[in-house]
Amino acid sequence: MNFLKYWCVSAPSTTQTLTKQTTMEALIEMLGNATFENYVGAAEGYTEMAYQMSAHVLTLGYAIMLAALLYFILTIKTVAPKYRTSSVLSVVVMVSAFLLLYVQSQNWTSAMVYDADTARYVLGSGNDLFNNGYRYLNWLIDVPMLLFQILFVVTLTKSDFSSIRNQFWFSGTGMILTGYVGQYYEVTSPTLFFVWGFISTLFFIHILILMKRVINEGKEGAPAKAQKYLGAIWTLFFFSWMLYPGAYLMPYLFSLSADPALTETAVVARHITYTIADVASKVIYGIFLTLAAQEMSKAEGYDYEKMESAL
Ligand code: RET
Repeated sequence: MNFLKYWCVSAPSTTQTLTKQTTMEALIEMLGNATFENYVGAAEGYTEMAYQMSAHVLTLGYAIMLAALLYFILTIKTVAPKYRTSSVLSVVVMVSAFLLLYVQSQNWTSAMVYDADTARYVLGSGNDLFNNGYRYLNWLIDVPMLLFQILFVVTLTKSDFSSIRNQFWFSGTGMILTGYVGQYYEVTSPTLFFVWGFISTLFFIHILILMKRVINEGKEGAPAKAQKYLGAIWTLFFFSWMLYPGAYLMPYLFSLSADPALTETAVVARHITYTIADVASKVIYGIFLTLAAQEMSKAEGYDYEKMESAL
């Protein structure tokens, strides 16, 4: 059932003269701190194309995690034993991402129901509302893992391993927890949304600085081909991680004003952005680390291409 329609029918006659402002107030009263995907579902609903594209891109996300899980298991022996922890961490990331993205996808299809009267998918009643929180909890596991992972491939020349690891963990979890709180306010309180987002960004900047240092140190003394991969990892890391704050801001990127854009285009854009970011930051990043580790292994005399038992 379309919530707004329901509200309009059961509310007093003033609803006939609903202005944009009062519509918004009515929605906020119904949905509170729900994310903007629910507001779009309650106000206008989704066209077939917007609903299905979202469902498909969410499904693609977890399917890729399962496929990539096999890659990381099957290539583990192509790198020397000391680099294998990196592959093990990719396996952990794939399993957790697969499960949580699966739940995220189910959350979308159960929150929105088809309404034959309007030929739209609208926010259903009786089910959980849609929330991106599963993603954030997934990051809580995956972000520290992804950050630790590179420490098992590169050799730090100046920095201390455990100090970097602890700082990665501290800022990684700080960034996610503050962002998690902020996302609840994306419709109800833009101020709180931006304040929490800003605090989260401070942690993020710290992570970027640390990662740049780790990669620069890692390049020193690495074989030429591995250096190339490490350079590519920095570019990939930077752009793929930037997509997450982009997805957080999506309702405002589409409105470019102080009020969030409650449009299905912004919703679909957020789903697509998250999926691209997830594939790049978890899967492609893991593959590049495997390739870099293969080059380092070869330089140390462990050449999987010459070994029958590696594959
Ligand atoms: C938030 C809140 C708004 C500000 C910033 C954010 C950054 C999020 C990032 C998430 C990365 C997640 C990854 C997950 C992989 O599994 C929390 C959206 C800066 C960078 C890499």
